[in-house]
Amino acid sequence: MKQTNRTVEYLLEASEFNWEVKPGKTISAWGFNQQVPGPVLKAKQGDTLVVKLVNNLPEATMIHWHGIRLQATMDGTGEVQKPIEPGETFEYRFELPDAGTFWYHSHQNETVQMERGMYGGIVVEAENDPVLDNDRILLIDDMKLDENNDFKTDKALGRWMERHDGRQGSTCLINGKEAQTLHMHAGQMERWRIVNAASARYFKLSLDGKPFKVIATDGGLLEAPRTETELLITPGERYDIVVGPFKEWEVFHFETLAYNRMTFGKSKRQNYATVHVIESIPSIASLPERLTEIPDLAPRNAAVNRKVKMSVNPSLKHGLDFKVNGEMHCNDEPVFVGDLQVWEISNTSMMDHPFHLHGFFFQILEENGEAPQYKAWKDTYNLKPKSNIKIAWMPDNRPGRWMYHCHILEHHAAGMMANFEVIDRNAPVLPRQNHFHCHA
Ligand SMILES: [Cu+2]
Repeated sequence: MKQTNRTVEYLLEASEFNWEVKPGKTISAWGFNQQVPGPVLKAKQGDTLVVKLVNNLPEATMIHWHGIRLQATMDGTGEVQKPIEPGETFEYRFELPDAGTFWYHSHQNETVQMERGMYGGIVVEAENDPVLDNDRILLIDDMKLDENNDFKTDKALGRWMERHDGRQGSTCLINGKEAQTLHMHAGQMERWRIVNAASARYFKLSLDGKPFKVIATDGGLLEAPRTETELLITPGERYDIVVGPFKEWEVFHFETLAYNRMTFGKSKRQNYATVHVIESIPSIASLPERLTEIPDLAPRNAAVNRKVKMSVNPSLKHGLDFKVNGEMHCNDEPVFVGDLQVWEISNTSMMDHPFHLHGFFFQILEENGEAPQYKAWKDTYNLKPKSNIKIAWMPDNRPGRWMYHCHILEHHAAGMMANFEVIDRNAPVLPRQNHFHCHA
């Protein structure tokens, strides 16, 4: 990591405000600096990011910095900090060791706070980033509103379905706006950093079948660009794509295709934005065939040292319980700094779940016994129904309380999560005592 010694400071004020998602359609949003999404936080690899959060909401909040390898105390979860009460201020401060597309979002009462707009993008630039003509961040979201454009509250059956499916609505947003038009110049190649900030929606990107190049994901650049015409982006995931060059006056859609994740509500093709290609201007873009090198963390046949089971089980009390290792809100065993982790994560349920690990990137060694198609650093990865993945990750020297969970917010809230501790064997202080009582 290059040391820049720069400090980049932002002030974020969380509050309730009116937000126009399209002309004549205004919602009562919760967000940062009176905008949905919150401001894009921009920095360079190696910078220190300082964010002062002022909470002017009617309830407590805190911010999680999704994908950033920071100190445990700055992770913004109830494991490591007290909720920031109304009227209080908290200063987050951490270094940015990795370049890429990250995001920040509330990690308190998330099914309400994130649904109402409490999220924003983070762009960390690197020296070796490919040169493109333009760089945009596109945050995908959807909101479930009633006929008065209030956030819809379901009755019994609807609530039960929302618990099962996750909350999905028909107000489809890119950067907080519905049905907007994006303009781009012909002859240009642009980097689009796409973040799925939705509660539960699986976004299967299509640009009317036009090919695009995938160049990066959660933990930064891929080794080489990959040409695709469709790309599944599950909640919490990021993908950076390069689009263009297009011809003058082309028009195409930025839309999601149907993806069946075995929910009650059936997914359908939906348009999020329309892209209008305007007059041609010269390009300075150059996309190399080789973007970076990703060293292998472990061989494919590395011995598994932990099993994690994600399951959905019938429950008398809730209808369904969402569990990790047979428990709701599991407390998993600790790991030690420097001990390579090889985890087998299985999804025994009949529906998809995006697995998210806080604070560390992992590599997929196998999915259902097969090697992955390409190497990547991930912090969120979709588990299809009745499937398993084998991942490797390294707990570097950032001891403390961490967690992993399903990134469908309603599943996380319903129990599909676990806490665990990263322990430094050489630390002078003994870790706090816990009951570790869940095993796959
Ligand atoms: Cu889930």
